[in-house]
Amino acid sequence: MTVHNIRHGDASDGAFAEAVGGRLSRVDGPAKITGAAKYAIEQQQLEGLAYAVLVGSTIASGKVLAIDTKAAEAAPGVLQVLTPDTIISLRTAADWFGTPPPDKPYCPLARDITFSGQHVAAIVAETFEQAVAAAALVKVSYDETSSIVDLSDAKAGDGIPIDAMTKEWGDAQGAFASAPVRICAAYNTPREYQAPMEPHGLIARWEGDRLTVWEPSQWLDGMARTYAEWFGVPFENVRLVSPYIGGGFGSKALALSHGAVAACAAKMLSRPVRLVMTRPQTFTGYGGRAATRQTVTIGADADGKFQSIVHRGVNETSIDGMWVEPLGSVTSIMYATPNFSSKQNVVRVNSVVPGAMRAPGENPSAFGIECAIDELAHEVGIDPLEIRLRNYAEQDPHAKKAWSTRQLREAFAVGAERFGWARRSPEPRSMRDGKQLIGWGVAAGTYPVRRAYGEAMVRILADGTVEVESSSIDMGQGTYTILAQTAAETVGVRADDVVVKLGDSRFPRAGVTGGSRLAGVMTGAVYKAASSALDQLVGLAISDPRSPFHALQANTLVVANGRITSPRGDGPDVSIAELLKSVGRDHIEATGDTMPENSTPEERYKNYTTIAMALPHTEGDYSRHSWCAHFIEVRVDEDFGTVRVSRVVSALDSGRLYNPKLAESQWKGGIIMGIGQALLEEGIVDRRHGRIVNDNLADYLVPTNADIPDIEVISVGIPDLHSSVLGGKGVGELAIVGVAPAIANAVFHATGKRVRDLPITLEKLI
Ligand code: MCN
Ligand code: MOS
Repeated sequence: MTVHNIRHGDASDGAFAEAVGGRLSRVDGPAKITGAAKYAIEQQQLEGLAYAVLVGSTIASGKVLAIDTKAAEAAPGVLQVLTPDTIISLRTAADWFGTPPPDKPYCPLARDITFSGQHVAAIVAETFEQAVAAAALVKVSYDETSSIVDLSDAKAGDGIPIDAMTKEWGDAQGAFASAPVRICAAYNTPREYQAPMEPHGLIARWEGDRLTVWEPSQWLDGMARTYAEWFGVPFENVRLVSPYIGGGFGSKALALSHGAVAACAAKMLSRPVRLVMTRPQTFTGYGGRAATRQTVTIGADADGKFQSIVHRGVNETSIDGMWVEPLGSVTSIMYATPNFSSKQNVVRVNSVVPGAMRAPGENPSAFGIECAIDELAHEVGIDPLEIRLRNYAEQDPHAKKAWSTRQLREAFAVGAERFGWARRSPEPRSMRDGKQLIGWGVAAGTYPVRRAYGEAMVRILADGTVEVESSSIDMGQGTYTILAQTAAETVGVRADDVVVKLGDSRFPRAGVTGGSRLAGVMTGAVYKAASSALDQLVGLAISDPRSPFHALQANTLVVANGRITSPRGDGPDVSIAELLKSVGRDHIEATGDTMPENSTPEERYKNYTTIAMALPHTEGDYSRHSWCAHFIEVRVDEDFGTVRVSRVVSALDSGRLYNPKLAESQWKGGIIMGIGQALLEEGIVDRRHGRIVNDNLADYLVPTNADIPDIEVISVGIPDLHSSVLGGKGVGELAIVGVAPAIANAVFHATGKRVRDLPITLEKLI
């Protein structure tokens, strides 16, 4: 028997707010606002807690010759000074994909320096202040060698080709050579940083060979695996706890070297150790978005129809790590073209290995192609919206598969209508308000639907309330809320009566919260678990001789608002609590997962602790993506060259929304981050020693309220059951994609000046 309580329609406010699709407010909101929500490093009640502080290298390249720790050792409260010579040896852990690591020791403190800020030593003391004071007494001497501080240092031809990124069809070079209209331009994006409010940090505690780590985490099971592999203990011996996270944006998915240092210190001292990065250390503890350079070449006919795209991209990576920021990801799918070639290189620079930052790949990729198509529109004298429609891709041009759903035409139409695009005067510099030049720009964005498997536990308690458990996380996206809605609707209770527990690796497992996949994965898993809990409940109510429904001989029952009735309403009407009492049960529990049936324990482990089993977005017959169109107005001061974004209308297709209020908030967050990227954000490197100069939130500029106008977001999605169990596509990263090019295009329309280098600062407009 399977009972279905879930609707696939759309719900909004009022009575439907608690169901999937309703605008329920964040269930974790009150705990956060009142301070009741405890973040990882707030577990201060731990007895014997010691404090660790990191010492970072002051050169970008060279060797540590000696570390003089005498003064630090003698400083008050110091318990331990860790250097590469004194720290215990670890094993190398596998990567994201679970690739077996080389059998060599791993030391989280460096002797060979490949970037500025690399951890070289750590102090552990009785108090944080004592550790900070002692860390300042550590003297490190270096043999400094010359470094490649960023992409501008790299010589042409320095790049390493990443053949797996090559995408080609037709004869792109030939078609370009014979195209009547040709444009070719180079676009650059700088190093950018996630800059979450909560810095990286953790508390590590050993009890025998069992390790507990309180650490903000986008991936408890993956990080637990890494810790287990480092220390050579069974996976089950490591527990990660991360109930709340003050933002991650990609930077908190992996266990990092500072975590290893803290866990080593805790083991060596047999005391719990807390280590929190300073804000500057967060700029080198994990890499931000890699700087990129790309050349986009478009050959078109006189009507602006593409004949060829030739695309070359390069991103920076570190000296001994590898990060590829796939620049061809949007270029290869956004528009139809008969001939295409995209290739990518990486260049090694003396930086921490760059990492995932909201829409890695798609974000800079869209900056290239969405500016280039605007340049082509200007060249051929066609409206920038019209040229996008002329080149609309009716299927995935690269995978040659049908789109699962693509409401991009609708996004263009609805966005243009709400923005008033038809009133745009085509000539650059032709719209103004006094000294303010007004520019209107458009750009599209997309993000693939990444799919994976998840599991969850749903428990119906004696009092009729429902508990959900999952090792997945909520870093602000709304996981607590949408899973409460899913369990509430599926079981048939009010969302108020559901308690969702996340962020503990003891709970049923979940893969990484990255690539905007968690909502689709976990609503599916909770739906499964809750359905089977409901089946058990109804089964008991029908068949248990003690149940008030037993005599009814019904074959199904209705559960709604926490009460059980018969479909015809002719039987008893009892609460879930009363039913459980009458049949003598104190709870019902069900675990559900979306893994293929008969999956082995090894496959399950691999699925949750690596990304090896994630499903490609082009698996089977369809190509699955979210889509959006941004319409943006900027005002550029004619005298000063200052750019302000004054209006944003974005129409977005993320399929069915599990909670429109939260999805809108995610989209707006992405757009705001995109405004920061377009106008403010840039990691500036000191060319002498490779230090990030603006490694703090006073100098690394992110937008504040005063920088942000009214933002209107409109959902144009329709349920997409090829993408997820409940029909949603990804939300979290989509909206940042395309914002920067829409702003660059608007700035061109306002000023006639094309800025191809982010951020668009006033000196570039002169
Ligand atoms: N949602 C929805 N309908 C859908 C899909 C999602 O209503 N069809 C809503 C839900 O509220 C859900 C949220 O959007 O909780 C995000 O869902 P999803 O797109 O699946 O993304 P994830 O849950 O996997 O979150 C990760 C994603 C990524 S990869 C980055 S980077 C990012 C982002 O989310 N970092 C964030 N959003 C962030 N938001 C905050 N506040 N902080 C971060 O660090
Ligand atoms: Mo998001 S950058 O995939 O964590």
